[in-house]
Amino acid sequence: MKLYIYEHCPFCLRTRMISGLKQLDMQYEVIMEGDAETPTRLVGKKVVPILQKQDGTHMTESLDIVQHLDQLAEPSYVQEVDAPELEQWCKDSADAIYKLVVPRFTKGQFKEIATDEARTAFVARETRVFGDLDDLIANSGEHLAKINQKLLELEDLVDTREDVHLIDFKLFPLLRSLSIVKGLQFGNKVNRYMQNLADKSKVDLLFDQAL
Ligand SMILES: N[C@@H](CCC(=O)N[C@@H](CS)C(=O)NCC(=O)O)C(=O)O
Repeated sequence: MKLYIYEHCPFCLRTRMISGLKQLDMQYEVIMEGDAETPTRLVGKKVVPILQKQDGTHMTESLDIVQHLDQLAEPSYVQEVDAPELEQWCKDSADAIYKLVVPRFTKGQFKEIATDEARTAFVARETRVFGDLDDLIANSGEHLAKINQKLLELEDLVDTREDVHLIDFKLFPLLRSLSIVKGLQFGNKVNRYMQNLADKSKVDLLFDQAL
């Protein structure tokens, strides 16, 4: 099987998590930013992640891919366990998280933006959605304050988590994205949660390129 991804992409990370957790024999192909041809040829639109299944067909939608890969072998990770507080945390935090991480992603070291042309395409794509990205970085203060408060609230919510469930495929990719942001305080419990899931699912955190 093959996963087409961007390395920075939180939706792609969901699919990398399940593949790593289940130790699936997975090939990864990073699509370059600006390459519309490859995804369009595979699934008729410009989107990642894309899974190429064993039968050669393709599927999109990160949570559908997670569900599909989960049922291929035991143990199963995708039982719906009620986690309303964590669901709400993700909802309440998403806007500020994206405003912090997206401009920093465009300055990061990721394969999909390894060429000037690809990085320029990424900046153009995100500028269309978020406006001027340098302004967004310059005005990070308000969002940093909000997310520092949310990270504090998260300490007690992640403390009791042992097993991996569906909510972790939403929460962990947001936190991994936040690891590219300088000036955030990750408490001990959130840090432990992040390191544990990064290890278990064999994905990287981005602390070493925080800005
Ligand atoms: N609902 C989709 C969202 C995926 C998504 O938004 N992917 C972004 C990358 S982070 C994308 O493909 N953007 C279009 C582009 O690159 O032009 C999923 O969960 O898989």
